[in-house]
Amino acid sequence: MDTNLNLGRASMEAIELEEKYGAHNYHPLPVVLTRGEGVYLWDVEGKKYYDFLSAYSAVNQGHCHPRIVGALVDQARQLTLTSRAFYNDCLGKFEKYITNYFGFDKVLAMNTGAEAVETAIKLTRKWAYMKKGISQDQAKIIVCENNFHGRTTTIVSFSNDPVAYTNYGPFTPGFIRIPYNDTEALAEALKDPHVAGFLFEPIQGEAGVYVPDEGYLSKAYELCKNANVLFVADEVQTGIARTGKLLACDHENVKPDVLILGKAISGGVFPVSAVLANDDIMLCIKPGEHGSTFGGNPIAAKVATAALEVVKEENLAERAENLGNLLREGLRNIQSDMITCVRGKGLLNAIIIKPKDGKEAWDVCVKMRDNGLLAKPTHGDIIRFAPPLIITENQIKECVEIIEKSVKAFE
Ligand code: IF1
Repeated sequence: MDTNLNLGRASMEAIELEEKYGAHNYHPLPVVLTRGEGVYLWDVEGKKYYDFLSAYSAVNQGHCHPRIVGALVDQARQLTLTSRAFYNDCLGKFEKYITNYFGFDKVLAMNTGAEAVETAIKLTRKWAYMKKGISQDQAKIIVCENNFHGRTTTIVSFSNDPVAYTNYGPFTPGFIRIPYNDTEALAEALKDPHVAGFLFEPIQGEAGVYVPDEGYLSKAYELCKNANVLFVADEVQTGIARTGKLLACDHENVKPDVLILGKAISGGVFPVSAVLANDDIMLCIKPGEHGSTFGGNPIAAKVATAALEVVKEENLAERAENLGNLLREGLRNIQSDMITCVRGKGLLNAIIIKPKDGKEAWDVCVKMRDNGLLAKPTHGDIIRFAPPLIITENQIKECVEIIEKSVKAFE
């Protein structure tokens, strides 16, 4: 456990409880939050922060958005869960709304991003056997180096991050890993007649906000179409307006065969995820062949509907596009040899920190915390900057000043 955190007593008490009674499966930044509103968070000592992580892009609409919380509270008072053993008056309306919203025939609602990725993997395999004619148990799915699609045993089976997979074997077979942003490698892998799908992130988030070359998505789409392979887009982190378009795939006008959504689909208010596809794919799953107790429950249906309405009514994609440009311009103007790279799309951004006198990205994040802005490093030297999309120009400018002041503290 971190020592000499110089935190208030209430913070230390909360941290000590987690240390004693909770699994040690995270190493959080030392701050204990108790309230969120819009772009702001408050800790238990009453200190106010800008949220520059948005719960990893789940809070695109801002913390505790009144419309979304209202939908949660109203439905929670009426009917929370029926399971799918029976119908209810919320799911069908949500299914109609979200399929029209994204332009697909059907949706399969789940709860977490990983569950939606697993659903997409099962759906792709089903389609391979029932429609493409691949022989039983021979279906393969192409994935990319440095992928992050969740933490289930099957998903970490195709990870190349030892932290994600070590001591979790034996692993699920049937995955081919190729370099990201490399259409020649994809073309080569697609020569295998057993390939059923290509599962990818339009921008690799956890890997450090890797934005592929212009044209990568459309070329990859074309190669998959020509090989009769499903184009399976994991937009759990890049979707819901985060990168300046409703979907990151929209930047190249490619429409996935299978679309995976999570996180901000519910504005961070309730666990909701979804897989969307057209009938020729989605109807490969027959009654009883997949599902989950909470998948598509009445609260999830109402919360996600409200969260998606907010995205459109508050023009969050356009905001992300414009404010992302402002943020990257401000970050690139910071004169510091600790910042070696600024990259991103819309309001999904990252900087790379070169260690200086033993101080690294973690220390910069602790300093930003002291200066009133919360962010967290990934892979040691990368700091992700992903504020809620409702942030204003003036707030972006103030946050750039906080980031500059924090980095310069190590000069
Ligand atoms: C943690 C990372 C981000 C995702 C993509 C599926 C999922 C995620 C592209 C699974 C989830 C979360 C998981 C969360 C932290 C966060 C994360 F650092 F872990 F990798 F965002 F980059 N596809 N990402 O990014 O969705 O099951 O979590 O709902 O595990 O700490 P989930």
